[in-house]
Amino acid sequence: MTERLEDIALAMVADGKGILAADESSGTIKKRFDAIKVESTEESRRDYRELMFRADDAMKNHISGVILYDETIRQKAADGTPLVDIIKAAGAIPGIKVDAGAKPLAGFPGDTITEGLDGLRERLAEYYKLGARFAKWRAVIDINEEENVPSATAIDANCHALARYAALCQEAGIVPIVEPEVLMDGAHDIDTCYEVTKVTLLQLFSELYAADVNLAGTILKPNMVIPGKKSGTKASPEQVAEMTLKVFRETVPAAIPGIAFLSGGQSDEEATANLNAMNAAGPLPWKLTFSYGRALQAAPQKAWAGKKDNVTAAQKAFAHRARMNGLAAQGKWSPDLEKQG
Ligand code: 5MM
Repeated sequence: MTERLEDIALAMVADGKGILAADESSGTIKKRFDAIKVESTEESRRDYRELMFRADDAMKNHISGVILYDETIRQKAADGTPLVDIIKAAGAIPGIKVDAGAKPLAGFPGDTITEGLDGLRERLAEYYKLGARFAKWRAVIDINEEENVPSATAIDANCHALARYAALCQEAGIVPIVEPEVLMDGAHDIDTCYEVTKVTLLQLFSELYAADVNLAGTILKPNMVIPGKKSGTKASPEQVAEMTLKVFRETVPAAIPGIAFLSGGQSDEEATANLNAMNAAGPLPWKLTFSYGRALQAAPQKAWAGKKDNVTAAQKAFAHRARMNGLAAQGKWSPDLEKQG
């Protein structure tokens, strides 16, 4: 029997749980491994991801789903067990990144368009057979005010692609995570991030309606509203919570069951503190949780450093961040809990 999209979506944002974004493409995981001086091979990528999926404390208690890359969803653990089965045995849902990456948008220097719609129906059918019950597509919206980036054309084209992707996912019995990421890298202030996020989310939901996407079977993966990294300013968790919740109240329908944030290059603790501040400011119409890549994995990667002897330490580091974020997803985190890690 096919599971209902609505039930899968609710399970993805279950109380105190969030999503592990482990869908780094080969180029991105190489960068992460370069930082810890580990060669990126099919085996080292497998070993690293296997250690996370076998970290029972983290997986069973705090992780609702894992976003995988095409290579990983087909991989077997060292003992021959498919990695997908290890994830399922921990009670988490396997998911898959299906976009083909952000490419320069012709005619609009500085803007990108995420590609990957061609052949997507067939790929989704295969991923379903491989065990995926949700998918992810990331649109990248940069901010560069001097260069008039992002253009309205880039926002429209990316939101249109997100809606076509979401409709195809639902046709295949797969919950779409729609990720319109307004990058945190620029020199812009928090008000500009708010404005660009607002325009993007309004356009996204307009496209989702036009494509007849079932919102109750959809998860939103947005950025938080924060000042750009090059602006030289920092916002407090309370300010981030206020601005981010304001933009969601203005744009995100209550029919969306959950919002699972990306971390976007924030420090581990910042990403946790900001999520916590938002949940502490509830009640809210949607569940708010995490779908972090870097903010969940930076600590285990450092602890692992490619050495078998460090596997347990890496699993503990992962379990700690997963627990901190699981608490933040309920507004129950406080800075003193970090010491327990
Ligand atoms: C884990 O990184 C994901 C894959 O990135 P590439 O396709 O560029 O290799 C990325 O899409 C990620 O899922 C989101 O951006 C959120 O990750 P962060 O690190 O921002 O939480």
